[in-house]
Amino acid sequence: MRGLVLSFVAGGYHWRYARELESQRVYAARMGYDFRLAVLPVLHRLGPELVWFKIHLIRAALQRGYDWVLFVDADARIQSECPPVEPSLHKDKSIYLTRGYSGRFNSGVMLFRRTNASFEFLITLLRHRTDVVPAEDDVGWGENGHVIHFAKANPSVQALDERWNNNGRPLAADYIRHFSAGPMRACHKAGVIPMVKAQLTAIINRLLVRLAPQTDPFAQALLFERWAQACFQSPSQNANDRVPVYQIEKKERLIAQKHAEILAR
Ligand SMILES: [Mn+2]
Repeated sequence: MRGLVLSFVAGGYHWRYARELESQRVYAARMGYDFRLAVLPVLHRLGPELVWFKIHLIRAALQRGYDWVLFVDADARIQSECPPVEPSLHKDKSIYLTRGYSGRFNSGVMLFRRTNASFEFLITLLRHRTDVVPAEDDVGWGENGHVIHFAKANPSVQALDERWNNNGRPLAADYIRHFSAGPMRACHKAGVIPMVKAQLTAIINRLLVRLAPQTDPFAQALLFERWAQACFQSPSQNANDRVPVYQIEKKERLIAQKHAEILAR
């Protein structure tokens, strides 16, 4: 069984959540799992809906042949007490989700087995990205509302023990502590300099979105799919590494530029 612990960062998240990301890498190394961190651009015009990249990334990892993929948000710390993943897997369940403090599924920690049911679920989410989900499932932005909605009545979904994604009870013992918006956010600590860098980045990125938004969902989906595939393409990549997927963009741009120059001669 080959398992992968997977996460991604964009903007200043690699500064802000450096400790959390390191805890994910350490956990994977301790358990003998691969770890991959997709690194998106620091400066971008994608807006908050860039979290949809997560779904593209998980799908690409499963396509790559991992038997299971544990996706963990960058703002989630894996504790040293976290047990191995395998005992949570059942042969008739594919998608493992945890309930957040709101009582609904929180997509910050998700575990998938490589099955048709998992692929179907992920494709369904992507296909319905621009559809509005019912108010009771809506969380206001991103892919979480869609996860909540399409997990309902899905026989392949299994609820995981809440310790796998604790985003609401700061005093409780847990396996993964998720500093998402809500009661846990105030408990997160990072150094002053990383926080300043991350906050400045966030301000600049909001400005960039206002000046030249790159927020069209269909254009984003194409870009995200390319980035996600690129993240698992090169065989030379260390399986326990951060993959700067945006460099592929840069390379392509340079090639396109060269072609244009040649044609102009
Ligand atoms: Mn999160």
